[in-house]
Amino acid sequence: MPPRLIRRIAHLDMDAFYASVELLRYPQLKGLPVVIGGGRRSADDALLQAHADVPLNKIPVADFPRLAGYTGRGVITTATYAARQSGVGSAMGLMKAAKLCPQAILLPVDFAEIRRYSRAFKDIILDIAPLMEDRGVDEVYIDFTEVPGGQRDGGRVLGRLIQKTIFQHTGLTCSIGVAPNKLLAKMASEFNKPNGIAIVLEEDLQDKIWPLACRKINGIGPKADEKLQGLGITTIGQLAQQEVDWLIDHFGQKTGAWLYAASHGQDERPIELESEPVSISRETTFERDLHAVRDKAELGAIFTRLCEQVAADLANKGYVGKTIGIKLRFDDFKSVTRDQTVEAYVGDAKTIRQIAGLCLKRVPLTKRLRLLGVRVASLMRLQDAAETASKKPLALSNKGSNASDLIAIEPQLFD
Ligand code: TTP
Ligand code: MG
Ligand code: MG
Repeated sequence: MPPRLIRRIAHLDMDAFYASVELLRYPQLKGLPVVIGGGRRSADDALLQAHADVPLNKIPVADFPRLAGYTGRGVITTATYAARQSGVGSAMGLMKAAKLCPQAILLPVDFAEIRRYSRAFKDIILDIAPLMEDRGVDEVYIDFTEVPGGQRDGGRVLGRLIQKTIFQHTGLTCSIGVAPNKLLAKMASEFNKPNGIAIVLEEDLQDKIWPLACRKINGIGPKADEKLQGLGITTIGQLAQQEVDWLIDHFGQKTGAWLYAASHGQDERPIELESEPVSISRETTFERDLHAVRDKAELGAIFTRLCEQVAADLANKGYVGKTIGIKLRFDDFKSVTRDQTVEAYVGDAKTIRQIAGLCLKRVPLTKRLRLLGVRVASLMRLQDAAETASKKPLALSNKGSNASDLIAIEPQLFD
């Protein structure tokens, strides 16, 4: 019989994610204090306008907007590790940060770019280790247990491979914690940030986990922490010393039992896999019933907006599709649907609008309408579609400098 495998769960978190994505665009800022935050300001547009004739990576460092003199109510979304050395970090007011680190460069968030890189690094992981749980924009859990290399050196070998592959394809670094469960893995991924790996084994509980503040347990928020402190408990080790009944008395059955288990490093939660959507749709019920002829202009505008929303949803989630459908509900509450499958995968609002328009023509529009919906099905991941279309591997050079090629392939495809 093969030996029983040890459960190895990894938590991977990107390093200074929003800031690192900006550094791909502006590699000349590498190693400098950079903070991301506030809204887009006139200074951001002025920078680009003043250098419209040079590539982004040639804009002189001296010309970037600085934190010094910032006035306003913006807060820091994240900061590069160089900036963190001056004591600035997430959630700090930009005015306060400007005092601590006036020379830091201040840049706005580009959410579209963030989402693209978020999808890209997760797709890279899925290629290597298929059991992945998406935990938001810059982090995932991964089940290493049965993946090749996932048991070697406590998971370090597979962790290194994933770090290396993400870096090669995107130019981004991340940190990984590997442990027997999600709870410990989440704590471990912070141990060696940035670009680090930390392994926590069952027997490491006392040395590596118990000295930490209770707040490091994902699930103990400021309120629970305050209550624990009021009871004289500041570290996880102190929490683990308490009787489970005592904890239940103070926190209730559920939380008390959970606190006890967590402080002993116990967590049975499974990895929840990403489920692939079957279709992406938007629909709207009108404020008053609309007539296809008399309210043509209004209906047309709503129809276009629905198509734009579906296209945006597809882009955000990283899909294209080739079955476009519509749904109508009439004033007598009867509904009809029509759809059409086209040859090429589509994702842009204009094409969706055209095909959906053809579907609409197939419905007799004599009654008034109360609802209109647009749906795209037969989905394919944008990246797979891109690969199929170009027949070229998406792999990039090893240098990291061409990192955005992976991403840049998307927009042109479906123009
Ligand atoms: P985090 O992973 O918490 O932080 P980080 O990736 O910037 O830095 P670290 O190396 O310590 O992991 O958050 C991921 C991104 O989410 C971050 O780059 C910006 C964004 N974010 C917010 O928008 N609001 C917040 O309050 C925090 C903490 C992060
Ligand atoms: Mg992060
Ligand atoms: Mg994170």
